[in-house]
Amino acid sequence: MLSKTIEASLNSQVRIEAESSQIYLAMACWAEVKGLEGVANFMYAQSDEEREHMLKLIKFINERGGHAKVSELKAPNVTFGSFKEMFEKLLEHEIFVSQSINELVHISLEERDYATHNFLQWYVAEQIEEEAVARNILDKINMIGDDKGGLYLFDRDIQNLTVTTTAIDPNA
Ligand code: OFO
Repeated sequence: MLSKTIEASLNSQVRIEAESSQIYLAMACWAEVKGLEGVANFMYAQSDEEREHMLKLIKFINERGGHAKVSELKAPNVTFGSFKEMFEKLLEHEIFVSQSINELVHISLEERDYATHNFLQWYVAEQIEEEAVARNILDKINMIGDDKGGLYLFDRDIQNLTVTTTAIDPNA
């Protein structure tokens, strides 16, 4: 059974994952409109992945006697100054999510909820991976600079990065 504190904290993470999904969906749309299909596909997959993260939390809350709350979400940015800026925002956001997961882990220990602590380890590992992917992409963008040919190749190659973003079973 979840304590009220843990339930509320997990529910605020549900909201963060749902907002992440919307943020990346908006990025996908912007990239698609700008004609970078590879980047758009990558962001659509990221958006789906965030929804899976949200669902995994929802199932956990409900299965442990809590009630997962589906709430109103903050509207995301829908335009960006450049692709570099967009990926900088992505990394910034992932760092924010990692901090939020860390805080949750901290609360689970304070509450001596070892089942939730164990459950959260999956998110800890996932955040390491997501931050690494975002940094990797930014390194590539910095190398490309303003080179249009480089951007074309980047758009093609980013598709390979989606390998890690295949759907996660929310029941796993
Ligand atoms: Fe949910 O992993 Fe990114 O934010």
